[in-house]
Amino acid sequence: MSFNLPKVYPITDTRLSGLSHAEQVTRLIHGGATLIQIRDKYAAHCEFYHQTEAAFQVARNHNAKLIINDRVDIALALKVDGVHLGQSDLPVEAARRLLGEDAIIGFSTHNITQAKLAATMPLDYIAFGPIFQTSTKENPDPVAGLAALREVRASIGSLPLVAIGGIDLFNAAKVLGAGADALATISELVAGRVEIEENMRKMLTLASS
Ligand code: TZP
Ligand code: MG
Repeated sequence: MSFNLPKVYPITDTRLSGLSHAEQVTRLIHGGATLIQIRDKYAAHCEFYHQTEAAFQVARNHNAKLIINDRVDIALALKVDGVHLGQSDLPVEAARRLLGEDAIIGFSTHNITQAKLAATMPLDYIAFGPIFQTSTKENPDPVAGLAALREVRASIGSLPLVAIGGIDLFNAAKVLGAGADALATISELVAGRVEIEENMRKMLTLASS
């Protein structure tokens, strides 16, 4: 269960980008992404399976890792690198049993209580947010802010911490300064379909400086 968490962790969105998951993965990888999450709340399961299969092929060809949001069954069927689970998805322990020790499993938390509990689970990283206001997620939890992120950082030991929600080029440094190991970003990276590669490169440069 050890893996290299990059500083920038992009997540795909077909509605915001107007592009298939595979095309977004291609552009993100060209911009330097090494770990990408495929997220789709609207596609039919069958459609999501096929799109993930195509995206995984691209990721494999470039030695990038692919994580699927929510869908342990698709992760299992395609043997992708891991899953990202939310509070109401399959329990982390069950996903770990199904996917095995080598799978990357991440888990979303939205407050300090959830984050502390998550730190006891068989996880590879904890995601925390929304740090700032976001219009990408439907019915998001309340904005948690940087102070809460600092508190989570101090409470979860050395477990990798991914911050999410409203992160952009302007606030990224503050989020890393508050203790996040990685920035998970959707709209700032994929919303402008022609600039995905450039957005990714800019965010990575900023996060690595
Ligand atoms: N979970 C918490 S906020 C969020 C998710 C999936 C959406 C993040 O999207 P954006 O566009 O980076 O704010
Ligand atoms: Mg979920």
